[in-house]
Amino acid sequence: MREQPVGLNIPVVWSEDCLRHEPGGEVWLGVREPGTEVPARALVLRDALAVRGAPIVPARPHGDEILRAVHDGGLVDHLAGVWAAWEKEGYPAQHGRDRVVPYVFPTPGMLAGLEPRVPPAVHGRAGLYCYDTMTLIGPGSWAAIRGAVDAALTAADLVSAGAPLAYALCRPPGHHVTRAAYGGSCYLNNAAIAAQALRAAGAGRVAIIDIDAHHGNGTQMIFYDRADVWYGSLHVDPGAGWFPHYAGYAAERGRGEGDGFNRNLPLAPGTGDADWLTALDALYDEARAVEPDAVVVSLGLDAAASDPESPLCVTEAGYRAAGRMVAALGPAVLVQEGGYDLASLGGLAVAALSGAAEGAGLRAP
Ligand code: SP5
Ligand code: ZN
Repeated sequence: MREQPVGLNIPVVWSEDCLRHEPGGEVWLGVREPGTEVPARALVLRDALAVRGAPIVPARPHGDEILRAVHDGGLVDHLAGVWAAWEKEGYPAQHGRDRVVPYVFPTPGMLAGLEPRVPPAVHGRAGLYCYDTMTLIGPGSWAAIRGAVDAALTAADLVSAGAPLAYALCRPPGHHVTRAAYGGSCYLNNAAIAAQALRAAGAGRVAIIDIDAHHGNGTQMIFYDRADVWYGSLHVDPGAGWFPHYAGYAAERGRGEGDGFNRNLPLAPGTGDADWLTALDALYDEARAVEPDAVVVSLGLDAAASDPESPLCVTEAGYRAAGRMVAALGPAVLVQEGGYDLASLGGLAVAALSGAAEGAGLRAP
């Protein structure tokens, strides 16, 4: 008998809508640049995994219950409606403003205790739930944002139903989004929503391991006061000049009931496989100590040496080892975050998922 070729046996949850978000660049330090969070990322990832035999599973539409448990309803409504308001006011047609980009941000320092208002003008309101100038909104953005949430929720359903692993090919990414503020090329926090869904389906404790090159400040703050969801992250040191600059430091350990349930391991620019995996090993031990019933992995592939958005130098072998480690923690939902070098993205994803298959005891290709 001929041996069947063994495929990568991890469901890849996919929403076609993810292609509809075209940020059309990012305004960085006052200048609009092409930007790297492009639709082609999703196609490259899907095709590389499909070629390795991974089943492509369509995202199933979900209601808003879990989404609105994680996020402020005002943020969700804002994202759903701001493009239509922007267009209605004529910013694209009359003023050449083809994307929503805020210019005033109501920081705590600006308001100094004033009651928060919702400005009637959409160009004023644009900064109400946003904290940077790099995270643009266009006509197809909301469909993609919501599609990414459905992908995360579908992957969480699969794991809650007994699958050892599921991968949500989320685009746009999510881990920079707090309860009520978006930024960092992210709009809704897909990984946090997956974690909340796992909890709702019966997991008593969830561990989130974030191996994106950047600190997942949004996920950290969503669960900062909670002991039921532990968050650990490996990322380039924000103090060395890297986004998100204001969070991701080792001293951030959680608050109140969540004290001790947050762990940051900032790494020096230039860190490669050996030190990255040593740090991941330490995260693994801490995550295991909380005895999670389920795991969410914020799978950013931008720690790779080839990536234009980070100075970390991880290889495919590093990602394969990381996949092996995190999947050994328990049933895991892998959620796509960053990763921007189109030439190497597919190989990195295949490496990470192959490692995860090994770690979960599935037959690896
Ligand atoms: C999900 C995720 O990985 N978000 C990362 C957002 C960080 N973006 C910072 C962009 C800074 C401007 N990019 C200039 C690239 C020059 N090589
Ligand atoms: Zn990143």
